[in-house]
Amino acid sequence: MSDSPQIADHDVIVVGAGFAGMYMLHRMRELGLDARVYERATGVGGTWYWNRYPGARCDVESMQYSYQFDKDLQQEWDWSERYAGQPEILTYANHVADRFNLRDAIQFETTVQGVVWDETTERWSVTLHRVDGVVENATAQFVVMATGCLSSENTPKFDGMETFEGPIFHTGKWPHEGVEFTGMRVAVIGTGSSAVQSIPVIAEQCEALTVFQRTPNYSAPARNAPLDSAEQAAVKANYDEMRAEASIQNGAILGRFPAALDSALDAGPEEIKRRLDERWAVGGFSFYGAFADTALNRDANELMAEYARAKIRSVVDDPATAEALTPTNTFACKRPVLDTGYFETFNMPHVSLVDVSQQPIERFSKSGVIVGDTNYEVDCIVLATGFDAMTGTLLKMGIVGRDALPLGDKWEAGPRTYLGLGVPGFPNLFTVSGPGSPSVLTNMIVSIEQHVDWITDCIAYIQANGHHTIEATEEAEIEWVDHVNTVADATLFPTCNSWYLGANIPGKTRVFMPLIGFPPYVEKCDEVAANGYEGFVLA
Ligand code: NA7
Repeated sequence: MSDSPQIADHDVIVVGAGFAGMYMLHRMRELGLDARVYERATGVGGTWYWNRYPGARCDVESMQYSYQFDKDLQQEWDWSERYAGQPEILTYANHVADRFNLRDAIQFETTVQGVVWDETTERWSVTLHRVDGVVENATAQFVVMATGCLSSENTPKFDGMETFEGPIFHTGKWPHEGVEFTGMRVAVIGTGSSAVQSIPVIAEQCEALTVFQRTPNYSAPARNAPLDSAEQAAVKANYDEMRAEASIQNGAILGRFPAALDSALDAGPEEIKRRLDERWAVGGFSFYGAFADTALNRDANELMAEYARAKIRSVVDDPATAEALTPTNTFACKRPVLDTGYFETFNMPHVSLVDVSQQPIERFSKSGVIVGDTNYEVDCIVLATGFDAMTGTLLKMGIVGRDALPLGDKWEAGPRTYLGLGVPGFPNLFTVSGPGSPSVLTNMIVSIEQHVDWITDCIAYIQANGHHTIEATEEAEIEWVDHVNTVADATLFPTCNSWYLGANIPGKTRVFMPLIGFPPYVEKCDEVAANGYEGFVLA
């Protein structure tokens, strides 16, 4: 327990004021509970507060990447583009905070460092580090981790980093004042979504751009465009139907084409080409779902991969660069990417690619990045190196459960949860979109609302039935982890070095963290609740 001054005792402490934390607060208030949110940033928005890099944009379409809990909000808010850019999403998050009067229950600039279960009081003791250096302590009956899946940036420790004389930026922690690239020689390290989005925009501004690529990525065109007001009105006229339809899709996203049910192996070459051309032309994630067995069958996967590879070769002029940009790994095994002119950028005379797959970056010098014998001289470095996904933030927070067991010890061999919502030994602690739930394989806002609603119903049930604690059982956890693995092992997802597996972080245990498939998951959560929270002990 902390010796810091006790500032308050709450019913519920929510960590994080992104989309999950804000909605959680709203629902707790509806229940009449005293809920408090602690947030390390100066404002709301979570992911969209931090990821301000040039070109940052959601790749789920705006009409779906928004809350659905409030019909008026849904009707009144207008989106300007097919895919909203980061500034617009952040404006939306701020609008929600104001509209539902959330700010007075959010303490900003406060990092949670210590969440300890007190066996005697059966409450959580939470240590709060304020930005002004003051350390406080608060307690709560329930703690909800609304900390996001991609909120701990991964900054690889390159030798000589401190000797580099120019600025180093991370896409996931971008300066609020922006970065002026005019006249600069820029290095971008990484070729995931953040790099694919930012590279074309940075290239337009800078004098020279060198991209350091460890693994080439498949990407389909986003085809972003201003959102036509007639299209927006048409969606709003049938919003509920559209949301219901989206919720029964595997990723809780309604594509521009119906989800394919057939195998690529049963379609002839002409049909494959026709379907892929059509989806490529329209843009968006539908391309990835053109056939039902892309993630299940190697041969079907290879047909998709070959189509995407041919597109790269047809766009990139220099054969050696095209070859280096062409992936050979399983198609869509890493997080699928959408782009706007990414491959075309490599035809610009001032943009070059350095393949670091065989020969890694050796170190940073005071003037650049060293690979082999070459010092690539640059004025600034952009790390688009991703996140310690799904577990990074939770494990940094000093969560200690029953019998003084740190969460880090409990998860030494990888994260273990029941439903991605609860962990045995950590009573009254909920994770929103935690490992073991569909989370990052879905439209995150849909998953967030489903989790927050489930947690809200659960807390209401505990209170209505005179219970004080809820805790997942070991048996339920074992069965659930087994289920998550079985589902993943039936697919090609575990066959490449993705952050879904923790493979991007040196030393992180490789476990496929998200559960594949949203609709059966929702069904299971509903069933658990209907059966009096089966798999949990209520006391
Ligand atoms: P990602 O998708 O994890 O991409 C990170 C990139 O950085 C990826 O290309 C990595 O290569 C590369 N990387 C990481 N460490 C290194 C080192 N040490 N050397 C060279 N290259 C490195 O993160 P993003 O921010 O792009 O996207 C995260 C999610 O945000 C995205 O999936 C969407 O959900 C939104 P690797 O592939 O590991 O070889």
